[in-house]
Amino acid sequence: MKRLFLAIAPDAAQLEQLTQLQASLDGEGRLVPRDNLHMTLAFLGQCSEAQQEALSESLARLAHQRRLPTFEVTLNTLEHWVKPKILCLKGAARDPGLISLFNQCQRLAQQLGLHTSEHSFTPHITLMRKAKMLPELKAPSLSLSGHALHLYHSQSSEQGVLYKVLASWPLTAPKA
Ligand code: 2AM
Repeated sequence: MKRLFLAIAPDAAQLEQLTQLQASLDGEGRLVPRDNLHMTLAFLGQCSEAQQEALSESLARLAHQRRLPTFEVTLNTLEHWVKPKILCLKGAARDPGLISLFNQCQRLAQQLGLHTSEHSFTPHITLMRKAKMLPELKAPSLSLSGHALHLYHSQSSEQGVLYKVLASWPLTAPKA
């Protein structure tokens, strides 16, 4: 069994903005390492080999049919989420492409009997874990564009948790 999730990766320029923002966060907590920064679309939990294969086949088919849309989202609000104890940069899902992609990921998870989100979708990138408070600081505005969907394996290692990309599928611009 592997702990898997579907997510979008920031590009190099966005990672730079995110690490600069992280550097200005003070207070207690653990910064998410640069290589682990991502925007989750579906946390799937523990998956069998068969579930992973079925998921990959479905996503490959959807990608081939050009049904996984590209999207834009602006993340511009810094928030402290008390229950999961995280600090994140969040935005709102307004782009129909992003909403469709989220819904498709959740639907696949449900069809395969995997974990599905118990909350409505708030696009966000977690910057700090074990966070106790919200620093007083103006958040930058980060424009994220999604061009690929990645399947990540969350692995525990001696250096902490490591997110490894197992597979990626291209997103397709909607026809004008
Ligand atoms: P996050 O998206 O708020 O940072 C891998 O664990 C990713 O899946 C994390 O980024 C995590 O939170 C997200 N995730 C969503 N729901 C989760 C859950 N119930 N348990 C663990 N991680 C979850």
